[in-house]
Amino acid sequence: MPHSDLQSFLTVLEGCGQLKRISAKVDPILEITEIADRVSKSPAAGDVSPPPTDPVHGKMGGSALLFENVEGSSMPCAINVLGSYERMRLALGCGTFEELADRVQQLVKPEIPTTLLAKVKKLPELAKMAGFGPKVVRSGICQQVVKTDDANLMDLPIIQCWPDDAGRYITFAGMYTRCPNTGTRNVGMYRAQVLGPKETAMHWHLHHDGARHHRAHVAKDQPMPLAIVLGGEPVLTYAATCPLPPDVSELLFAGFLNGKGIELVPCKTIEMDVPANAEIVIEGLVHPTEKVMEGPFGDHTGFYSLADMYPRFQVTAITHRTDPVYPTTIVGFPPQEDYYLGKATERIFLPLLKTLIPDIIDYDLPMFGAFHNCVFVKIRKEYAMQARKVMHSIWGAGQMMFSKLIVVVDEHVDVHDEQDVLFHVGANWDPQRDSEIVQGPLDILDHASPYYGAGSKMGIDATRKIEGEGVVREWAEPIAMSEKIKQLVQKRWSDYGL
Ligand SMILES: [Mn+2]
Repeated sequence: MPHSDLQSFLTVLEGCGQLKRISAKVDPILEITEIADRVSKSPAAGDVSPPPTDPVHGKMGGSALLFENVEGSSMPCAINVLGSYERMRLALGCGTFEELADRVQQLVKPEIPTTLLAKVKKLPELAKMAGFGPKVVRSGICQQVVKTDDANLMDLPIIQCWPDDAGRYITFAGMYTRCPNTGTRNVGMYRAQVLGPKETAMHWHLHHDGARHHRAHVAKDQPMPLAIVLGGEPVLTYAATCPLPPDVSELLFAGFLNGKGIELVPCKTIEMDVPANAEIVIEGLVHPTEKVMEGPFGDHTGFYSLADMYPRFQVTAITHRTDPVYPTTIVGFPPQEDYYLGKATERIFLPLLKTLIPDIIDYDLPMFGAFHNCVFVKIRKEYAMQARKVMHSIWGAGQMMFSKLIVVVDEHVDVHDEQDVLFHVGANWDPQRDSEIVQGPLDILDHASPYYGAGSKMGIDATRKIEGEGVVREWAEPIAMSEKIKQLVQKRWSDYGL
């Protein structure tokens, strides 16, 4: 079921009509983006069964693309590899995301911790016991070719995504770092802007674990070893994007998804272990104090994020397999590849979210909300102001705190159907009485917030109002046909000749 490396996964995709090879010569500057953008917004290739939770975009995502002839590089470039429900499921080796969610919950269940954080923090222990921890091995395909003095980022088919981007960006890599105090490993998916043959800017948000590790190195005035890992087991790519709490190992989570521990090899020039089955590894050091201008970059919000000062990364080696494939992705106006990564997380984390906020029956992060701008939540309402309680719980739950708009609906509403949700907003919402406006932290990519990473958020209570919620007159009943008549018409349907 699990796939051992990127190329064997591409072979599987090709076998089920989910990969297209492009032999025409293409420019890594903008041309690949325009092609991938069109494909990712087109109907999905191959046989797809859309998930009931997302019937519209469940049928989208085109195919994975393998550009075999990229100008200026001898390496092929893969894009949109995880860019559909079907490919995401194949990468994670599961029939449905819900099936995987059950596995995560079963892993966590025997323990009694009460918070989501405590539950997820149990993952490492439990996963290690089950033999999912990473194992260091002697050699790996990722080091079949080792380049140090002659290492050159320009050998890679690194793309420029959008016209106003500051340059070429590595976008689909795991950034491997370690905490200098505890030795804890972290893998995060951050972008790196190429500044020269051996130099990049390192972008991360201040709450990212990679940034935290860098601050710890800054405090010691030491350069931070960092490995940029491209390819490897496809579960690694997903794990790097997962909203795991700090110090919960992405490698362990990847091992759990993979069904066995990820094999690692020691780097050639820095103290770091990297996946043995990776395509390409860029080793180097992040300067403790020196900063460079990074950005602008066309981001997953659908807007350019602004240029700012970020640490400088100096390449010490590039290692790769004999014939590597360079994976990349683009982000921008949705849906893009990241939408499907996000949807996998939405489903896989639902049982864990429910353990923290038991009122929640289901939730949906609608595509237009670009992850943080909107959440639809369905509850079984049992007492007055319960929707408010749920809103505040969400604003207190990990990265869900960034949710700018939370809409709470009753249990009969389909949270995966925008029309159904917005119908009930229109019908059940008194703007003054049923809106909750609060202040707090926001995604730093939110360009509308008055402050950097902070501003206001709103909750809309679109549930049926009950006593204790400011209703001073009778609440209207929804229209519905009686069951008796429905059954009668059903039985007689053929008589009508319709
Ligand atoms: Mn982490």
